[in-house]
Amino acid sequence: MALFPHPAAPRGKGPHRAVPVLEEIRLKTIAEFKIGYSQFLDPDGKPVGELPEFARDPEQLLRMYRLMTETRVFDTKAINLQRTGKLGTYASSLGHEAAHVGVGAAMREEDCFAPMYREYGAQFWRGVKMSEVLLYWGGDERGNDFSGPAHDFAWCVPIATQCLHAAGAALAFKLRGEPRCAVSVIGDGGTSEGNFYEALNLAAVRKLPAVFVVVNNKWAISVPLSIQTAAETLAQKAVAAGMPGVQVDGNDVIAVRDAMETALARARAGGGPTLVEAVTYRLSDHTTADDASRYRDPAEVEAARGNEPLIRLRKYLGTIGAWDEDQEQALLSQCAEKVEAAVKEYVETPVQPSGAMFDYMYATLPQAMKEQRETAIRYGADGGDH
Ligand SMILES: Cc1ncc(C[n+]2csc(CCOP(=O)(O)OP(=O)(O)O)c2C)c(N)n1
Ligand SMILES: [Mg+2]
Repeated sequence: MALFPHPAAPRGKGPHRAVPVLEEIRLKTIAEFKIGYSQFLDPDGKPVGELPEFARDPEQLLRMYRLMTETRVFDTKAINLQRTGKLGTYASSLGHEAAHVGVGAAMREEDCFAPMYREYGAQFWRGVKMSEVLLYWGGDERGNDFSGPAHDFAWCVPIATQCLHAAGAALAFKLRGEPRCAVSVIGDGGTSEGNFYEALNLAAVRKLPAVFVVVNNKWAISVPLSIQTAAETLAQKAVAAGMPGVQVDGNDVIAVRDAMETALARARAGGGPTLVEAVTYRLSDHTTADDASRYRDPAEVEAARGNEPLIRLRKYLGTIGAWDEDQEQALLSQCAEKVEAAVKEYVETPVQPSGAMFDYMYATLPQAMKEQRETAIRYGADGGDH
């Protein structure tokens, strides 16, 4: 039997029976949804409308621009370190700087961040040290023990689980009556995971103080967005959970920060969670273990390069007389110095003892692992360099 029989449809059986399509059925509309899109600076750095209040203060914009540049200089160095054998693997944030810094800039220190694995811009804003990022990707657990926001979650490679961690933290904040919010970041690919939907559902039904950021960089390793989902936007995935979803230009740091500030204010006031989709582009390989030239059209990457986030903010700052070429050169050399100092700190950190890989998972180590730990210590390369 057809699920929605059309009153006028023939009732015949067999392969030639007319199959009603949904549009033919007399249904009344019981709910309607719209997804909004926000952008303040176009790719040429021209304002497309009135800027939000924080963006009328050049100091605020400069602070974000400096950190976006710093993150990029760090990124280039980290890739070189991996290429020369000083890091195990590294996930580049090239092109994501506005999405990440915009998230960090909107959060308060006491909020809790649940990242995936490439949100350095947000983490640097929150006080994570560059040397800690290097330690992590160099295989040293101590990189996860942030000297800055110790209450933030560690990097999270199991895709989408960080959304559940954020929902859990938000539930704790709500139960304790603390005016704090939890923010998680996930990629476009991650939104196909069950854990993502489960976290959204819980957060919405319990009205939790959480913001779910989707950084849509158009690729999930070699899987393009076009075969990841049939949905027109990723923001609309919020609708099924019963929370607002908004899409922003993820290469426009003003748009990202503005949407995040609105979502966080709503969450803090008890209004519940929001999903913010930041549309950007992954300009680099997925990680240093990947070679995107095997599956991506170079013309697509080239086109995206012209749309990257630093250009437009630099142009805008130049237009309002807040930035010039001398300042740019001075900033680049300051960033290089800062990154070199972080690299020095990293390479000079004594390697952790070989047994450390067993030390942080169990309260009481199972017997089999005790034996492995002893073997690791006996044959380990303690005292070697990175
Ligand atoms: C549960 C789980 N499944 C698969 C993987 C392997 N994996 C690592 S990154 C990735 C793609 C993620 O793409 P996306 O969510 O778009 O984030 P992006 O890396 O593009 O920022 C996959 C499938 C994993 N880490 N965890
Ligand atoms: Mg992606």
